Amino acid sequence: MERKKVAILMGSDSDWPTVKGACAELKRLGVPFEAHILSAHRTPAPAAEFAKNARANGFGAVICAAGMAAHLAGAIAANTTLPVIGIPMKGGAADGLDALLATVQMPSGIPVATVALNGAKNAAILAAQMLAVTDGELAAALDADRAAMAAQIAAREDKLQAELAAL
Ligand code: RP5
Repeated sequence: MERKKVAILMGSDSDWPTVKGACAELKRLGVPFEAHILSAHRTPAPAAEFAKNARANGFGAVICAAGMAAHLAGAIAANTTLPVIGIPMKGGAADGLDALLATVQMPSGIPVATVALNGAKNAAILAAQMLAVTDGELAAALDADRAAMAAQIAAREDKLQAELAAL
């Protein structure tokens, strides 16, 4: 079974330094992806067109990063029933509170799964988890990551206990 692609859309190239983290994570996990600059307000027609064709074009999930009014994720979600993950970008009013609310507060009926401000890595992992619902190999890779994380925490705990004992 061919693995579905993840689309990573950003409202501006100014989002790229953060969005790059999502691309790196998907690459590490072996998930194919495309990244594009598409804006809900500067390029509304191409953005809607991309969303409408995304499923037919082999995508299984869409990640949208946008700052300020941050309606990219909602605008994309309005045009596809693929799962859409929003990354609200820091900056703007109260360093991203505007984008956070614009992304997370979707009206009922059109969901956007919202990660933390600048949460590019989690957006990538969540997209991979979505694809892993029907992809056992990817699920195994995600399980291995969880095991590695747990081992890392266990090692830190051992170090902490050793330092406590030496006080
Ligand atoms: C949003 O406006 C973009 O996603 C970006 O986060 C923000 C600012 O865009 P630029 O003015 O830097 O292009 O649409």
